[in-house]
Amino acid sequence: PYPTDLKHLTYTSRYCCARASPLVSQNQDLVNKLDIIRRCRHLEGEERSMLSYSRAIAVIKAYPRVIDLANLKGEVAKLPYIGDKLFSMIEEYIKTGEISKSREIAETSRFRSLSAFTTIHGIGPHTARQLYALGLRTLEELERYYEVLPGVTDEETLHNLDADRKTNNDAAVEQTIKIGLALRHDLTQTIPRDEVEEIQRVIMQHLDVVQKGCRSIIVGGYRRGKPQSNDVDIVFTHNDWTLGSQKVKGLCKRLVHRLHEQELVTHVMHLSGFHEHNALRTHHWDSLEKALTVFVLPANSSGKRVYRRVDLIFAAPEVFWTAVVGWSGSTMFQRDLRLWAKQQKGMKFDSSGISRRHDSKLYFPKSEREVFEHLGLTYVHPTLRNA
Ligand code: TTP
Ligand code: MN
Ligand code: MN
Ligand code: MN
Repeated sequence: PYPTDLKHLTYTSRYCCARASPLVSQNQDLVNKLDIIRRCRHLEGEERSMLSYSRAIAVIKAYPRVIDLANLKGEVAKLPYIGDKLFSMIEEYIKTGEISKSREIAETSRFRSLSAFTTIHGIGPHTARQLYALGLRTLEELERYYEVLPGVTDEETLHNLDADRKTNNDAAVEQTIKIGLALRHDLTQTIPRDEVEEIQRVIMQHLDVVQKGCRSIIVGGYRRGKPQSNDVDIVFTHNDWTLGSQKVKGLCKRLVHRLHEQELVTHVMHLSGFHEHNALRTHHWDSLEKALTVFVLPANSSGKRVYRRVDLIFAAPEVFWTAVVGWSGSTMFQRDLRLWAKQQKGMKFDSSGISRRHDSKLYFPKSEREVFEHLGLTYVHPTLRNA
C-alpha cells in the first residue's frame, strides 16, 4: 500500500530524506551483498568507510529500476555516492551475480564471530573485537566467559529501577550483556506485527492506570512496514497540548515500575531522561525520557512466553511528532534529516525538537506532515523511509 505521490521525490537527491526508499528494493540482492561489506567495515571500526557504503547502498535502495549494464553506465554512474569502486562492484555483480569482496568477507571466521557477538544487546563492535582477541569465537564460548547459564534469568540480574545508574558504566554494560546472553534464544527471534500491536495494547492498558489521557504510536521498523521486527519501539505522549508536558514528566519511570510489578517488564537495560545527549536541555520540553526494556506478554494458551526487547520513549506534546519522525527511522533517513536541516535550512533537527539555528526559535509541529513542512521537505510516507 505505497502512497502515489512518489513523483515529488527524486531518487537523484544526495539526501535520503528526499528519496523514496521502499522496504524491498528493485536491486535487493545487490543491496544484500554490499551490506556484508558495510557491516564488515562497521565491525572493524572503520566508520568512515562504513558511512560511504551506507550512503551508496541507500542510493541503490531508492533507484526505481533493476540495474543493468546500460543504465549502470548511464544514469547510475552519475548518482551521488556511486564512485569508481562502487561502479566496479556493481559491474562485477551484473556480469557474475557475485561480488568477490563480499563473498570473501562472509566466509571469514572473524566476520562470522563478530557478527554473532554483536547480536547480543550491549556488545558493540569494539567489545566484539576485544572478545575475539581473547580467542573467543562462538556465543557458547561467550556464555562460559561471562558465566551465564543459558535460559536462566537470575533474579540478581534484575536491575534496581531506583538505582541512579550511570550510562556506559562498565558493570551496567556487563549486566546488560549477561541478560542478552541468557535470553538470546528469545531475543534473536523476530516479532510479528500482530504481537507488536498486542504489546502496545497491553502497555496502554497499564499506562491508562498510571496516567489517563495518553496516546502512543508504534515507531521503528514496524512503522516502516517490516513484517517482522527485532524489537518494539513505542513513542508516548499526553493528549492535552497545554498541560501534557507536565503530565508526561516522570511518566516513563512510573510506567516501567508498574509494568515491572505486573511482571511484564522483566529487565531494564537503560532508563533515563534524554538530557545526556540533548543540546536543547535548557528548555522545559526536553524531557524525552526513555526505557530500554525486556518485556514478556502474559502466557498464551500454549503457555509459551517469549522475551522481547521493548523501547519506550516519552515526549511532551510539542515534540511528539518530531520524536515519532526521529524514532521511525531508518537510521540513515534520520541522519540525513539532521544533515538536510543543518546544510540546507539552517535548522537543527533531532528526536527531541526542531529549532532554527540563528535565533534558536523552536518549532512545535502538530502533525507528522508539519515536521516535513518546517524542514522544507516533501512528505515521505513511513513505508518509504527504508534508506
Ligand atoms: P531500532 O529499534 O534500533 O531499529 P529499527 O526499529 O529501525 O529496526 P529493528 O528494530 O526491526 O531492527 O531503532 C529505532 C529507530 O530509532 C530507528 O529506526 C532510527 C532511530 N535510531 C537512530 O536514529 N539511530 C540509532 O543509532 C538507533 C539505534 C536508532
Ligand atoms: Mn544513553
Ligand atoms: Mn526497532
Ligand atoms: Mn529499538
